[in-house]
Amino acid sequence: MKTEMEHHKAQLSKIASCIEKGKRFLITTHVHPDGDCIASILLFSIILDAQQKQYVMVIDDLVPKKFDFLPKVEQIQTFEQFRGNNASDVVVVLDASSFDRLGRVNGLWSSH
Ligand SMILES: [Mn+2]
Repeated sequence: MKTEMEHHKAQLSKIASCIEKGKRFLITTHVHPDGDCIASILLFSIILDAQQKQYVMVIDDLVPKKFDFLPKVEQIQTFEQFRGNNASDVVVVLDASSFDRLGRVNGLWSSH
C-alpha cells in the first residue's frame, strides 16, 4: 500500500507531466478574487512563461483595483473578455475548493 508521501509524489508527478505535455493553458480561480488567488494565478503564469507555454488567465469578475500594482495583473481577462475564445488543452484551477467557486468560468471546457 502507498504511504501518504508516495501518494503525494505520484500526484505531483502527474501534475508535472500535464504541465510538460500541455500546449495552451487556461488558468483560473474563484469569483470575488482576493490577494491569494490572484497571486496564485500570476505565479503559475510565470512558471509557464519559463516553460515557454501559451496560456490565458480568466476570472469571472473584475480584479479589484488595489491589485493593480502586481506584475502581469493587466493580462487577467474577465469572463466577458474571454468568452468564446477557449482553445486550451489544460485547465489549471487554483485556490478554489469546488468548481462552483469559478462562477461562469466553470464549464467553459466541459464540451471538450
Ligand atoms: Mn482566495
